[in-house]
Amino acid sequence: MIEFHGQRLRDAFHVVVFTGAGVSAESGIPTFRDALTGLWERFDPAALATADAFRNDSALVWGWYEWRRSKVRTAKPNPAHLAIAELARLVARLTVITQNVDDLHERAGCHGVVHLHGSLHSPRCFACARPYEGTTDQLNEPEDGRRIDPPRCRHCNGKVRPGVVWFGESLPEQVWRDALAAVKDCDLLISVGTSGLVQPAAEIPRIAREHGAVVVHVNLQRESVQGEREFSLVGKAAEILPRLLAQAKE
Ligand code: BV8
Ligand code: ZN
Repeated sequence: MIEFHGQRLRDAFHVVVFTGAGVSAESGIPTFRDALTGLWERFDPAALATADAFRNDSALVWGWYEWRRSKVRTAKPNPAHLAIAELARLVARLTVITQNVDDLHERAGCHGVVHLHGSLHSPRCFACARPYEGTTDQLNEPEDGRRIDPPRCRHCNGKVRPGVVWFGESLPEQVWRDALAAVKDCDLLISVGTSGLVQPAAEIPRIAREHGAVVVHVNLQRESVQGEREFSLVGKAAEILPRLLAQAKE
């Protein structure tokens, strides 16, 4: 079976790097499935990451996101994030589309990252949707499992919510349109660290393949691939992405 060689990155006109929680795993950010450690483990993430959960117990949900944000704040971009940022400076055109709500791609030096599921760093009012400019940095570090009352909107006194896309909420229209445009235009898509469970993001590799792109999966598990234009590279993103970058520089 032929292996994908990073040299093909140099020949690409437009590379899309599509990432899931696996790209941040080696920065110590638990993947969504593992995000419920400790006291959170009695909750199902898909149940906690919903507007209903926030309505029912906003302090519990806000506390979970503040705990996750505190983990992101102390985390560092790992070699996978850094390799992707360097690739962006090497290939003709590169678009990063992420399912992650952390800012590690940006902190690694990527610009114009398409956040399909929003971000931990753009809280907004649950009632009037205005962005929340106040500081949400806690006086003391949120601990695992601690409930924290969300701040209030200074315009309407509504509760502030995380700026993420919850299950049952539509992805921001323009964001999804931008993602689809890049995926349909690219000639090479690298999917990194995603289990492909969440819709509609999970459609992205198939859409790229249907538009003629070469698709490369980077994951700890082997992915089933079709034909000679799809590849599965098995291993850690923080090892495989730097290797692809080195091959592209040869
Ligand atoms: C929508 C933000 C229209 C929040 C997230 C069909 C059936 C049932 C339900 C649905 C359906 N179609 C749509 C739905 C509803 C739902 C859905 O998909 N449900 C799933 C559970 C079936 N989808 C939605 O609701 C979406 N909206 O469809 O709008 C609509 C409108 C109204 C009503 C209905 C529909 C919105 C989905 C957005 C949800 N928000 N994040 C937050 O973060 O709290 S998704 C969240 O989970 C993450 O962002 C991530 O995208 C996703 C999965 O997380 P993980 O599992 O942690 O990460 P990942 O999947 O990436 O897995 C980790 C992978 O990394 C693994 O493969 C692992 O092997 C690998 N890995 C680990 N370490 C490494 C590694 N790889 C390489 N190196 C390593 N070191
Ligand atoms: Zn408001």
